[in-house]
Formats: sequence, C-alpha cells, structure tokens
Amino acid sequence: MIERTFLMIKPEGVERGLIGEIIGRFERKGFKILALNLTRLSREQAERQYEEHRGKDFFNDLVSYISSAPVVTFVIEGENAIATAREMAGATDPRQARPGTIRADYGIDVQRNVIHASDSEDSARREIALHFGDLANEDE
Ligand code: D4T
Repeated sequence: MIERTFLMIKPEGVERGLIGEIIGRFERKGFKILALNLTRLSREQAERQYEEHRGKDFFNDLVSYISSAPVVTFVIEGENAIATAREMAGATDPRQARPGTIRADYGIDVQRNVIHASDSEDSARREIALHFGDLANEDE
C-alpha cells in the first residue's frame, strides 16, 4: 500500500551534519520526498509531537531536547512507507538497533537517537498534520 509517513532528524543529527546522509537513504530506497523543513520546534509543538509520552519520567527532558535547536522535518511517500521507515530507523536504543540502521550507525543514546519515524498510520496522519497541515490527507 502506498503510504505517507512523518520523519524528523533530531537536533544532534542536524548539528553533526547528517542531514544529507539520512535523507539520502530514503531517496535511494525509492521514497518520494513530499515536504521538507529545517525548523526549530516551539516547546508547545514538541509537547504535541510527544503527547503520548506526557507523564513519563523522560518527557520533560525529551521536550527540552527536541526544542533546543533546529530539526529537519520531512514527509515521504511510497510503498509500505510507515513500517519501512521504522525499520530503516532501527530500535529506539541505538545499542540495540540492528547494524545498518540509522540509529545503529549514528545514534548516541536513547535520547540522542538521530531520527524519529511515525509508528502507525494514526501517528503518521496526526504528525503530518501537526507539522505540515493539509499533506496529512492522501488525496491532496
Ligand atoms: P520516536 O518516537 O522518536 O521515533 O521513538 P520510538 O518510537 O522508537 O521510541 P518511543 O516512542 O519509545 O520513545 C519516543 C522518544 O522518546 C525518547 N526517549 C525514549 C527518551 O528520551 N528517553 C527514554 O528513556 C525513552 C524510552 C526517544 C524516542
């Protein structure tokens, strides 16, 4: 099924000059880049992005980190995009991520794990709408 998903290169990925490397992987895999933005998230946007984690012990740290410096947000489209992007990202903890995944190759720790990828159709729709508005609707 052709899907759209939301991806974000986290602050340390941008700072370390990994934008081209990471976006290139999705391009070479055959995904179409539908939207792309270098932006600094407000605290409110970061809280909404990570809404499902509100109340967890790492929530405040995570929100401060994500809104501390620019991120690259982007939307890709292609066959099975949601699950494939999650596989390409790798496990949340880079130490447990499979070799060859983005987090295994570049992640530092569970917070500085380089990339975010939506984890379901619902999350993808919600997160695309949050960052790119109308693009969440596949008919657009
Ligand atoms: P994202 O949502 O960034 O693609 O990550 P995952 O889907 O792989 O992981 P998650 O939802 O469990 O965690 C969301 C986000 O929180 C950060 N995090 C996580 C953190 O800073 N400290 C922690 O202890 C955990 C578990 C990393 C990803």
